Amino acid sequence: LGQTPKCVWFTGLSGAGKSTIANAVEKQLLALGKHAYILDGDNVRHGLNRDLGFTDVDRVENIRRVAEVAKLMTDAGLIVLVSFISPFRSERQMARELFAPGEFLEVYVSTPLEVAESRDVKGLYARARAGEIPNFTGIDSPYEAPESPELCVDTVDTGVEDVARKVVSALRL
Ligand code: GGZ
Repeated sequence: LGQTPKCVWFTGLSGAGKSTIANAVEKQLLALGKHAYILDGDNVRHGLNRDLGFTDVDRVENIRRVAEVAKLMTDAGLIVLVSFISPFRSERQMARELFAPGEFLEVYVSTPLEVAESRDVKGLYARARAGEIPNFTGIDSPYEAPESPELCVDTVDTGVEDVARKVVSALRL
């Protein structure tokens, strides 16, 4: 296959830019002839994890299953780009432990709540503030920032393509 399997684990608030960055990374990897696959809410929460919501217990199970799927994908030789809020340190640690040293890269998309909320691309923060979405991360559900991620990026003062280049470079392919 000519590529080293990797798991790139993006974590950050809703609206932080995880999916946008993951998409840009996927394109840059493709241009390098590397085969990557994105796991995110769009392709997992509507299928495999359709039985799960946003309570703490359901988020833990969401991340556990996603980590196991990511592991299957690296076993198959892929570079997997995992893009979930993944708010709890313990579940991200559990995910990390499934992989060989050097295979797992935690990328903290550190866009502050104020910025994500002011963008409010999907209007979810406004609805959460209005009490229409309970357990919303950053409002009434916790987000535990990583203490020692392999990479910390944000899209506030760096463009998406530059951020993606940093991620690709950190992969040391
Ligand atoms: C946070 C929620 C919630 C609640 C729906 N809290 O910006 P989005 O819309 O597209 O991404 C968010 C996504 C978060 O799902 P994850 O699977 O990444 O979360 S976790 O890792 O914590 O399991 C948001 C939408 O789902 N969404 N309700 N209550 N985000």
